Amino acid sequence: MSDLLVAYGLDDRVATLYSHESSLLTGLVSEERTDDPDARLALGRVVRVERTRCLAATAAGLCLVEPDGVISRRAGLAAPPVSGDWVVLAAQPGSDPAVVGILPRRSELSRRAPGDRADPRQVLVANIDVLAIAVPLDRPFSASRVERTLVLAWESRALPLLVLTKADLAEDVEQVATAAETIALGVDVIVTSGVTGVGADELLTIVAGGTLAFIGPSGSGKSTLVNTIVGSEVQRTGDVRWLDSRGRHTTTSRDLVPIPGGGVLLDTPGLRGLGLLDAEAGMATTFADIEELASQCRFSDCGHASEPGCAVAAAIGAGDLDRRRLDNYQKMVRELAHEKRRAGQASYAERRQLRARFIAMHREAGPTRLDERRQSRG
Ligand SMILES: Nc1nc2c(ncn2[C@@H]2O[C@H](COP(=O)(O)OP(=O)(O)OP(=O)(O)O)[C@@H](O)[C@H]2O)c(=O)[nH]1
Ligand SMILES: [Mg+2]
Ligand SMILES: [Zn+2]
Repeated sequence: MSDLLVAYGLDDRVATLYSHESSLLTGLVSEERTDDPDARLALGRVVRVERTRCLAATAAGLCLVEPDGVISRRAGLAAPPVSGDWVVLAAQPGSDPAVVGILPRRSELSRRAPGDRADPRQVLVANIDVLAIAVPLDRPFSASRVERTLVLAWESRALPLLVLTKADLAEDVEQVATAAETIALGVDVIVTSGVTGVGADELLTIVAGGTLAFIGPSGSGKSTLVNTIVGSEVQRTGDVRWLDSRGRHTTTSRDLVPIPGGGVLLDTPGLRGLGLLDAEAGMATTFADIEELASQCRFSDCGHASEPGCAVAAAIGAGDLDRRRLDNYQKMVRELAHEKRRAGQASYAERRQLRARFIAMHREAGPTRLDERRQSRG
């Protein structure tokens, strides 16, 4: 396989999967490409996704590919690929290659997209080994936001890592690091600065030839760190509003950036919303302490308010658990329950729609029993 694919993270597992998947796909694609029977299927990694096209690294170089054209749809893609995906490509005469398959993902970061869509799940990036959560030291530390991001990170199956950024701008680095370690159970916390280069070597060691994605608020220095690690200005960076230290959403796409010595970084835009969707596993790992305490409460449905024999309330009373952490946990539990109900309602709405369509279909064939009954009642 080509050097470019290796630079974009190709390993034995992907190569094996590809040979397996592509043989499965050959039948489907050759049917579509009657005018060029010799064109073979190719392997690619999605480097960037735009609205209707995406850029993929292939053995032949970087090329634009069509993620949802006719061939892609006929190949049965349930959803277009995302940055980090390994895809199977088929040549199309006169246009960009089509994506005809997505290899099974070893991890995927998804969230509940803002707004009211029929399918609210939005997959952001795929095949990430380490999910580096940028926590900027130039603004107040938000424990609740970090906890929420950790839930999504654990749920993704990638290994979360807390990266405190802009250390050169802060005086309370040790204090924030301790606060971060306290809430991020079992997660490494590292201190970095894109300006002084502190922590860059440590990050490089952690990448270890795999794929590391940065997520975190706008202006937290994600792109700056990518540039520092790679050693050149590959990613554009933006200034921060002096009034509230918020970023200006400089990065607008999710981009894979190869590191010269091996390994891949994935720079992402600052996320505004971090909605949860089916994140039970992420919750259980992030809040293992609370769930362990809750299992010791006298009542299995304890609300941890004023119930007798509540182990969670006892821990708060003893100073072993932060009330804020419990509140944040319970808020997310409610959010997940709400999403579940919503999903249930959607399927109820679908059932009603189906029923209406069924009745309409039968009406075309003649009056339904319901109509007859209505008529007989007058
Ligand atoms: N002093 C200092 N400034 C930094 C550091 N890292 C980034 N900055 C500055 O902070 C601003 C935002 O940095 P970016 O790297 O663009 O932030 P980002 O997280 O990529 O932001 P979005 O792309 O908007 O999500 C820029 O003006 C950077 O120069 C750092 O370690 N120290
Ligand atoms: Mg950026
Ligand atoms: Zn309780």
